[in-house]
Amino acid sequence: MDNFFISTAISYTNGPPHIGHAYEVIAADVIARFKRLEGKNVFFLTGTDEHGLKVQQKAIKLEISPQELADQMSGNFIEMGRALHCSNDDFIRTSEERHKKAVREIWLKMKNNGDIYLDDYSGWYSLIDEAFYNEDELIKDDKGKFLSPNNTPVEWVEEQSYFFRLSSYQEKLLSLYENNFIQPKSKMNEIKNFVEGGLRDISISRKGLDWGIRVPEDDDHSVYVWVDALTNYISALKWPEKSDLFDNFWPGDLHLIGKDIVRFHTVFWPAFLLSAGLELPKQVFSHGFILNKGEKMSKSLGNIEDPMSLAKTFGVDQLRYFLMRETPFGNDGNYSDELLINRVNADLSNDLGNLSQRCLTMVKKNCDQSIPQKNKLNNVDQELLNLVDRKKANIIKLMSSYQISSYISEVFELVSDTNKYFSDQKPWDLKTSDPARMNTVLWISCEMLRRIGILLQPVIPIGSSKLLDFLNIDSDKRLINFLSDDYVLESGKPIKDPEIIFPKIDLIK
Ligand code: ME8
Repeated sequence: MDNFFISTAISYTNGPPHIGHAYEVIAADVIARFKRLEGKNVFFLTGTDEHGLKVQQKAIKLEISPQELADQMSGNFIEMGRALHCSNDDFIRTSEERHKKAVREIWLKMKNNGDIYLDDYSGWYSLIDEAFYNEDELIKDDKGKFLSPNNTPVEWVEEQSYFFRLSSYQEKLLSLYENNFIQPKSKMNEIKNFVEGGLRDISISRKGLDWGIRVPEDDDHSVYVWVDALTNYISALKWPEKSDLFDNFWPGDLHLIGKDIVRFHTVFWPAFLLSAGLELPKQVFSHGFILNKGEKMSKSLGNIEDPMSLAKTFGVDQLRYFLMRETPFGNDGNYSDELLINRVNADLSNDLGNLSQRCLTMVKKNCDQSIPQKNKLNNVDQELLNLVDRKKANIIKLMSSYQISSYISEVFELVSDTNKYFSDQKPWDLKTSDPARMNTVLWISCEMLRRIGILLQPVIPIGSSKLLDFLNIDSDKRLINFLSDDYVLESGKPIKDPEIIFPKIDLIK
């Protein structure tokens, strides 16, 4: 069986999920669902990153324990995934014993390989990024204070620390970047330049951090959060145990992450794995950020969008569709209620919703609520069906290179073409003048809806299931393989009572 392992980043538990988290897990879900439609055996992983000073400090502020905070927040993330119909196969929490065991083991492997040593550390640390920076990477704010390259505050830290010999991995990392390890390409160039500039060893432990995994054989130190967090990708596969899960799914096919954490995934993580003698993941894809009307979302600006309430207000498919369709995957995108409403009303309510409602209502009323008889096809009919065959390879290729928005836009071209066909052929006029032809036009339109429904399942799983249910398509015949002419609709098969799938959203909430 063809296996496919896809993971998202694991989210910090110092706050509830926001729309950026929703964006990432929805995108991963779309890819996972598509791979399943291709017949692959998919393992889709997400989870929470629960250790570190950031979580500890937040817990102190709330006067609860870090574990209590992590329990609450990871509960929120699990709930968000369910509410958004994400089909993850596992949810890893870094406070779980299965994970801690793997972190201790990877540490020991790196140590036994001679890559970990104790020394004194002094340098700049950003708590928000949980990252150390060289002084030449920092920027100054208008008061002359240093900030990290992500504009977050940094503090000077001096302490004893364990170091990882990152400097030994420059050559190996550079050769890794020769392939398509990092996507999009612009990110690959950025990382390549960084590594070419020379790598320094990195501090991988914190002294006196209570809320973390203890360094094996040295209780005074906790493992640096990024060594801890990155290991989730294999701890969830039961490593270091020998298991079918690990054998089948490692090396992973895709780590899907946001643009702010690419360095950790493409420099640190491969170096840790090389040091531990493990295989490297095949690809890291960096997606853009969702901005709120052009501005970065932050608590201080009070502009954080809650994905659960958006899904409640506008609908799950509607939110998924908007996020995946609006912005080319890899670029930054914008959220606003107006943008969502306009996009959903135009594409889902008008184009797709009306087509299915008009067509299926006619079938219900005029064809005994069954798939109509297909009579002789003319050139126009045949051309419309051929369109899917012609476009199929390209549509699949778009999703294989994670161009999700272009994939959707290509499928919606089929919706437009079918709408045009329906309006041009005027089946309502044929009802009296040529009922046999009306049947054929309705059959072609239903068959196009079947194909469109199959292709849209990864993006709008609820609406497309409804559409395929109306058409009475067997649940095991909804895979990409069934797009071909060999599986066209069977005339005479009863259809279900159609209903409006995507009601128009009022502009005023
Ligand atoms: O970075 N738009 O956790 P996190 C899109 N724990 N994506 C966004 C976003 C936005 N506005 N804001 C954040 C961490 N993200 C670490 C990861 S992985 C081993 C450890 C993305 O909760 C962000 O880029 O800050 C990351 O991929 C994910 O959400 C979790 O972010």
